[in-house]
Amino acid sequence: MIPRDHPRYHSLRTRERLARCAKKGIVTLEGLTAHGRGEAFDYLIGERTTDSALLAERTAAALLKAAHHPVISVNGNTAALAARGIANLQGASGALVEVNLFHRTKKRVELIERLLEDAGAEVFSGEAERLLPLSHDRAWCRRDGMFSADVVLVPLEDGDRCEALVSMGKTVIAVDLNPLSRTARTATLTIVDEVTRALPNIKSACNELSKKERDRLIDSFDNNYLLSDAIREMTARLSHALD
Ligand code: PTJ
Repeated sequence: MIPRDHPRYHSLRTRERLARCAKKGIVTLEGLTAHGRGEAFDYLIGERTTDSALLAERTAAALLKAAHHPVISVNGNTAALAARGIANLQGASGALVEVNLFHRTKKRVELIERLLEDAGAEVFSGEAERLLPLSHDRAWCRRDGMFSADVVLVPLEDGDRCEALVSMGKTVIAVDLNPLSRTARTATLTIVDEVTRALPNIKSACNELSKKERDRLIDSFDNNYLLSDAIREMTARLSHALD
């Protein structure tokens, strides 16, 4: 039992939740280590949404709203951390929600789909085929889902699939706390923020943005600036720690 007044209460509760989901088979053991890497970068960025991350989140909302066929790709970690956030964003953006896993088993797909549905999401779960240009199991997706999408939101993605989706001409929006990762560097738009903070911000922006503001954000975003600013924020915090 974690006492509410523990200074790391939120972080410890999140770990507890992920460990519970790992025991059920929703999250993999590898997913737990991926979370640890995310935590480290979140510590560096001050466990808050920076101004540039908020700008990226508003731009993500603009891209999703302007898309013809937007898809939100969900893996085990994202479902465990943010199933409700995914359902709410689906409601605001009209995107399809599709499960796509690195460590893919039929049982895991079903468990994650059920978790998302229990949180209120409508999951696109037709017949999957090996359609993406990848040698591992992230190649599996649905022809009318991710394969035909023009805009794909990929929280906590691996670099290979991000590259494959970009090579297929899709607009790829990544959520990744590591601004140095291959995913962060390959995506069309990178949100350097924690996924449970990012999703509600994207959702709110979906509801708020006027068409004019949407077009302005899409025309003016610069992913190099967003990544450099995240690194500047982290470096500034490290420099302060030395003072
Ligand atoms: O459920 P599966 O089988 O599809 O597997 C999912 C994982 C996460 C294991 C898989 O996609 C993976 O190995 O991912 P990577 O390559 O480790 O990349 C995950 C990235 O997400 C890393 O750069 C982390 O820093 C980042 N990250 C981890 N937790 C969070 C995060 N970014 C935002 N919010 C988080 N909570």
